[in-house]
Amino acid sequence: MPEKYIKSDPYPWPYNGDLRPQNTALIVIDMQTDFCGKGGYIELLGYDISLTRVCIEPINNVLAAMREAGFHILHTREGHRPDLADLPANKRWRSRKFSTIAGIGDAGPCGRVLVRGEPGWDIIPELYPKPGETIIDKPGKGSFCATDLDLILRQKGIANIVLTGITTDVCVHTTMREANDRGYECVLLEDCCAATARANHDAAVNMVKMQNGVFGAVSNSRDFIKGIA
Ligand code: C5J
Repeated sequence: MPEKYIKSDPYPWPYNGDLRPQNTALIVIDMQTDFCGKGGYIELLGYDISLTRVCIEPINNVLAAMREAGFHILHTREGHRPDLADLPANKRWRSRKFSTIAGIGDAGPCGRVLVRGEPGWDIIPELYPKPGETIIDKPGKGSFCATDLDLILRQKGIANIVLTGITTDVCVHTTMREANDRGYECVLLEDCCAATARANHDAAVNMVKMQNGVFGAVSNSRDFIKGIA
C-alpha cells in the first residue's frame, strides 16, 4: 500500500503514512444545541454562540468527503442521565453559579440543560448523524471517560483519529489527550473546531503542536479533503 499523508503541522499526518478509510475515524465532538444553539447551555452562560457555530460548515464539508470515501464516522454528545446520578456535584454547582437562568440539570429554554433526551442536548440538525454512524454519550469532557469509545475503536481497527467539534479547549482537547495517551495517531482540524473565546481556541491549537506534536498534528478542512482525495 503506497504511503499517504495529509499536509499538517508540525509533521505530515499520519506519522507512518498509513492513512486508509479502514483504519481512520472522524470524531465530531458535541455539536449539540447546548453548545452552539439558541437557548442552549453555552448561551445561558453568556457566551456568543456565533463563536462556536463557525465550524459547522467546515465540519459538514469534511463529513461529506469522509462519508463518500467510506471512512468511519463517530459523534459524541455530552450529557447526563435524567436522574443526574452521573453529574458530579461540583460540576452542577459551578454551572449554576455562573448561569443567570439555569444550570446543568435545570429547566431552560431548550429543556433540561445537558440532560439526555432533552432537545438542547441533541446534535444540531445541520450535522445530525446518518444511520449507522456511532454516537457516544459521555458524562464528561473527555470522550473516553466512562464510555465504550475505546472498545468500539479497537473493534473497528482504528489507528488514526481526526478530531473536530466544540469546544477546542475543553472537550476536543481532553479527547485528543486521552486518545494520544492510548496510542491513537491524532490530527485536529483547526477550522472544524471552535471555542467560546478565540484566544482559547488559538492556544489550544498551539498546544497540540509543541514538542514536535506532543498530542499529534494540526491541519484544516481544505488540506484534509485534498489529502484524502
Ligand atoms: C464544554 C464541551 N465546553 N463540549 N463542553 O463544557 O467542550
